Amino acid sequence: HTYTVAVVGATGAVGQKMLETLEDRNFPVHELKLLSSSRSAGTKVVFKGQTLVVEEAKPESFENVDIALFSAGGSVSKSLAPEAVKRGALVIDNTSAYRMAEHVPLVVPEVNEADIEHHQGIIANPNCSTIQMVAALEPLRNSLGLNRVIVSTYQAVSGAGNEASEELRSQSQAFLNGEDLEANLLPVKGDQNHYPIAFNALPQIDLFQENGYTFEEMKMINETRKIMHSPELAVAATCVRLPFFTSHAESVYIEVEKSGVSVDDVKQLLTNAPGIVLEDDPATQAYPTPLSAAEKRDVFVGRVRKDLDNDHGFHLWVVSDNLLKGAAWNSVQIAERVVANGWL
Ligand code: 11C
Repeated sequence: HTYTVAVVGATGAVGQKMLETLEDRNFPVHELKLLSSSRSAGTKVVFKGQTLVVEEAKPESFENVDIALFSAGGSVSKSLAPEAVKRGALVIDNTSAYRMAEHVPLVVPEVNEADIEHHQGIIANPNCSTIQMVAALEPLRNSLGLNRVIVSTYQAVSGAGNEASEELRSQSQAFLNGEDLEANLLPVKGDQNHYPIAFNALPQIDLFQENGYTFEEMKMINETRKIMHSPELAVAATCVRLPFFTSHAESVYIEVEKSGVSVDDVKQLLTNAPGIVLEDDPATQAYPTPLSAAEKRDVFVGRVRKDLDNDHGFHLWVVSDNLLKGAAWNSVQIAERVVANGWL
């Protein structure tokens, strides 16, 4: 069986990776429809050696589409995802538009694949920094129980799109030329002030919420609880943007329920977990970095340590390509699970 697949936001940072991933995974595509805003319509894109022209996304674009992968911003998903569903398409939405909606499964296949079955036309793909963290924590939660998570992130600029990557590139050049840095986009397009990202660190990703946390931090908190089916789980997050292009890194502190757990127990669970690669050996300086994880689909974990004061506490370093497992690969993986299980 082959499928008509639409990619909405085909020219964006994630959309480009969706096409690469569909091709790399040899997803059974019968016809591919590339859609975008009117601004990017007309752009030519190559898929499996064929040149395709990107069309403006309209409600009618979804006639005869089986699977629609959305990654063109929340407002596009809000207006067009229901139109796609109305026309019989299954939507896998990579924006935050529907993630917390009660009847929308929010899925990381390694954690809660079974939730997919109950979809009503839309399946949400979580935020990139959430995905890699829950993928690493699930095998530990499953065997050891989990009471608390405190995470600090080190996030790549590509999470804020191609424009943000461009801003890092031009500011870096200006800095090295001894010129003034021009900041027009980061930390977030919609806020009043913009600060340079080159040779800097910005402790703001997305807009501030009333409680003083940013939206990115609240996504990590709320989405983690939903994906893990743990509404009571204690989660705190601090999200920081750093000047590199690809992969998010995270320092994660957890407290497990079980007593007397060793570092080797934790490492063994991670070694056996799907989608996780343990890279952890202080003797040979083995640990993942944003550069080493880039362009790979796995979630890499290193620096596993037991807390020195709390018998239940462990520290981990979790790194993954934010555009792959954090976005395009997780979406295509959901599509693969849908097809394999007959959940279309
Ligand atoms: C970032 N995590 O790195 C964000 C991008 O909710 O899908 C992903 C936004 C989202 O800026």
